[in-house]
Amino acid sequence: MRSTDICPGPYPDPVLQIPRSARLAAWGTAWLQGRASTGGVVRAVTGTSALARSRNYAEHDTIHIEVTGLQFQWYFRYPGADGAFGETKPSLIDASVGNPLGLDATDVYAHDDIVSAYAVVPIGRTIDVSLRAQDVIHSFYVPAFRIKQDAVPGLNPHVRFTPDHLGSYDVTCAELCGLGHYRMFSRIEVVSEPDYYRWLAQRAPSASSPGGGE
Ligand SMILES: [Cu+2]
Repeated sequence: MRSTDICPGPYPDPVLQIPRSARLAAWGTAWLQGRASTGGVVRAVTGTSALARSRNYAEHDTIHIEVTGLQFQWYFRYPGADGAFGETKPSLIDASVGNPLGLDATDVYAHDDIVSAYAVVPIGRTIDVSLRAQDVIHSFYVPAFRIKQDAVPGLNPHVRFTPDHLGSYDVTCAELCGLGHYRMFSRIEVVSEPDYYRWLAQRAPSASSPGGGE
């Protein structure tokens, strides 16, 4: 599933005004295309407020982040200035040398990838999260955003959200993934767009150190 489960909360949301039949048809089209273009169609979670909303945005507005779960940590990868994620190889995975995702330094798209143990995102932009798991099943859970999606080895589900409040939000693992499950914790910092690009510039790795460390 590539839609986010986000409560509309107190905000007006045009998606909810679309007839149910039309929403189902749109969902079916998106499913067949393998794309998350129906933002907000699936809303199984109820509540009183949400700090992010799923929305339809043009692709050029979307920020792509790859999130990898492993025992017992989340890693967030940004594609860098070239806009493309570099190749990763399991044989290159070695957190002790600053390469927890196995980035292949010989790949032309890998040199500017940024890897972080926490996420920074700009307010008001659609964030597309590409989920991966390195070992067992984890579950990417951001309670304040009403987002919970399994990260499964061999699969690559996506979730999207649009943060509309500045702040720092907890990221946990909602899957009992092992003895260290309790400490599988991170955060998403929602900042202004200038602060976001400033952070990216500070984290941009040199050509000799792909990934930028933590
Ligand atoms: Cu986990």
